Amino acid sequence: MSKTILITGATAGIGKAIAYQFAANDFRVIITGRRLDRLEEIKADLEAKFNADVLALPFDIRDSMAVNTAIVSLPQNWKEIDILVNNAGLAVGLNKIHEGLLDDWERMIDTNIKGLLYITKEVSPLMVARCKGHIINIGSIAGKETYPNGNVYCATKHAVDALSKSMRIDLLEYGIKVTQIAPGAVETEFSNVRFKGDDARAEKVYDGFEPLHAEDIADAVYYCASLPDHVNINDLVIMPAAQAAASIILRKN
Ligand code: NDP
Ligand code: 8X3
Repeated sequence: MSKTILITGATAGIGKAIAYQFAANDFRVIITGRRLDRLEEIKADLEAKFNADVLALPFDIRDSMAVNTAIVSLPQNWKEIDILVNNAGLAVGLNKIHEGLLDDWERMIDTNIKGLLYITKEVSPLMVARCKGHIINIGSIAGKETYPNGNVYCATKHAVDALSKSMRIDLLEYGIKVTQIAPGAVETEFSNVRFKGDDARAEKVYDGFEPLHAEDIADAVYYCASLPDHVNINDLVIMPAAQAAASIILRKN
């Protein structure tokens, strides 16, 4: 039987590109996110393009009960999840620490840290029971360094960095691989979300250089997932060639 991958945050950007990459390579794909219309559209497209087996699971990853219900009620033949990609996440706002908004901070912490934990808590026992699996966490360059006004977003991605290392230790004896992929700037809906729909400001983030594309990260995820059993990529930092550090970008304008 084909392998099964569950991708959180597959309605846009990196998660969506990962869904296409794995569906094109004969994986059974579980796509998740809050926007049901997008999940249905992507499912129909993957089925049409690749004849893929796709399950769409709408839930808000911040809601631990919803996450639990979604995984517990998976049909038995979808519970053998080979790969979990913890991708759902966001930045909200870009303010100095003393000007930060509590609501922004809570959205980031609840999604990027607590949400990642909720889904891992549901899926990892299924992997442990089979002594098999691979968890791929999408961290960020913001989890390796900090940059002006990045404060809480950077803290959440530093948490993903720490959790990736911890999961790798805890799951070692069960034969479960844990990989972190930490990208620099990728042009997705990320900045539109960060700037709360100010699309002109979001566009400026990628002005004058070629950022990474969501497909570049999907390729890296597929590479990590395709290695022989005895090989694991622990941690992979991927940057645009024009970006040397989080806030050092060579722009042509
Ligand atoms: P997008 O905004 O394009 O996609 C984010 C995805 O996360 C969407 O599918 C969204 O689905 C989902 N998501 C957000 N909040 C929730 C929630 N509460 N419940 C369920 N799903 C949620 O951004 P990216 O693709 O760029 O981001 C993906 C990951 O990559 C994030 O973890 C981000 O931090 C990380 N990253 C991004 C970089 C970049 O420059 N773009 C660089 C480094 C890391 P929906 O809204 O339908 O719920
Ligand atoms: C997203 C990229 O610019 O916030 O993780 O570091 S950035």
